[in-house]
Amino acid sequence: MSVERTQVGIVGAGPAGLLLAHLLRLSGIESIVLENRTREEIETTVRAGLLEQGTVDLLREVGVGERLDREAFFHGGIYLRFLGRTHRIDMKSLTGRGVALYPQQEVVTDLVKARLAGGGEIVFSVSDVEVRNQPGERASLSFRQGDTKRTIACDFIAGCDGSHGVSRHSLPAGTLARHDRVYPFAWFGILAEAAPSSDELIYARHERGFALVTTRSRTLQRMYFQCDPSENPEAWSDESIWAELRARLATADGWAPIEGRITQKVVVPMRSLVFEPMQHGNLFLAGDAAHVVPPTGAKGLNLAVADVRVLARGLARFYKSADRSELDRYSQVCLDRVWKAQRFSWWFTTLMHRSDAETPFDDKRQLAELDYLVRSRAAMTSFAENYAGLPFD
Ligand code: RFL
Ligand code: PHB
Repeated sequence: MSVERTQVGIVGAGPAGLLLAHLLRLSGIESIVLENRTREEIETTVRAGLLEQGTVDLLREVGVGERLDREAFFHGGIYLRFLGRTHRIDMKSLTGRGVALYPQQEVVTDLVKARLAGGGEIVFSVSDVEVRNQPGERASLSFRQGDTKRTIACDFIAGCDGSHGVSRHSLPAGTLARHDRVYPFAWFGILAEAAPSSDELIYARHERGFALVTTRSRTLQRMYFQCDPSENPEAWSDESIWAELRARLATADGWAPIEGRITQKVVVPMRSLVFEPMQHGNLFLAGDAAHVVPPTGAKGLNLAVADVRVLARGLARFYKSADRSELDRYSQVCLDRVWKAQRFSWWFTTLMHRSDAETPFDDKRQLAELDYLVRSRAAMTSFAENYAGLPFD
């Protein structure tokens, strides 16, 4: 077994790992990316859809925004629907910022293409990844690739392996504090072959629970509705799903979603989770490996992008001038944004969902808050700043 070496070993070819590798290459820093799934799997897994303004700007700036600019939908506002009425928050006029709808698997596809075109390595279908990061020892990654076992000595390791990855577990017990909240509800997500039902996203609060209308393309739509975490998606017929969506999205003037064949049904659990600090020795955690948000605020992928932007900058400074100060501040800088995104995601989630634990008091308070939100320019501006994404530091 030979020992190879690289500057930065990256575990996980999700948005965090792939974008980090790309940013490092632009600074002349060498890396290797290890991924336990196949290229086809990572390029076809359906997850996020919404990119903040800052994420879009960064992807463009670093040369991976060309297809996004051609294919994404750019939205300047969102609709909030409650008590059968629809209210628009015009983010663009309130903050000058908007969002883009561009599927996560397309971001991943564009980043894989850029990585391979630049001669960079992604090792797909690895197994048994072991992260070593002992004080006083050279950091390293060991893994199995088919029948071959490889060990790679690294100056630094980036744990970008998502919420179920191994990197976090390589840290000595007691190093990380865990802060979490599990919600008593989940999202039932569908993909449907249909034309878009709306020109912008609709977030609906209804007595039967939350619903969201979002999009993927001119012919494929994504919709979600609040459900029980133990719900079995296969127990729902297409007609029962459309009936539920019609009920929750109904308006006084008869709005209904455009229906079509449902090609995917999933139940997505909801939680808020932060591990801190996000670094230990020469290991840095980024994206879902360090924090998870409920999808209501659409912040998960965007936080992953913000993390690796900070990490790439710190590594570039280290290799340019042997100055570790930005790397040492990595966790602190990232957590500042992470906790603001956690606050927003928690607030928007609890505002829009119904729970059995709620009393009529909670119900009235939620409706009063929604009414305030859509009538106060100050409240709408605050919402828009957070939703379209707080500026990068
Ligand atoms: P990922 O995408 O989970 O990538 C981690 C990668 O690491 C691999 N891996 C390993 N590789 C090697 N060895 C191991 N031992 C490994 N263990 C794991 C995995 O196979 C995977 O390829 O994490 P990353 O890069 O941090 O990106 C985070 C985002 O994926 C996530 O936050 C978003 O999908 C969250 N999210 C949303 N975020 C947004 O910003 N906007 C949205 O609109 C949005 N909508 C969503 C969402 C998440 C959802 N689900 C399914 C949880 C909607 C949904 C329904
Ligand atoms: C999505 O398009 O999947 C999406 C959009 C907005 C959210 C969550 C998910 O808040």
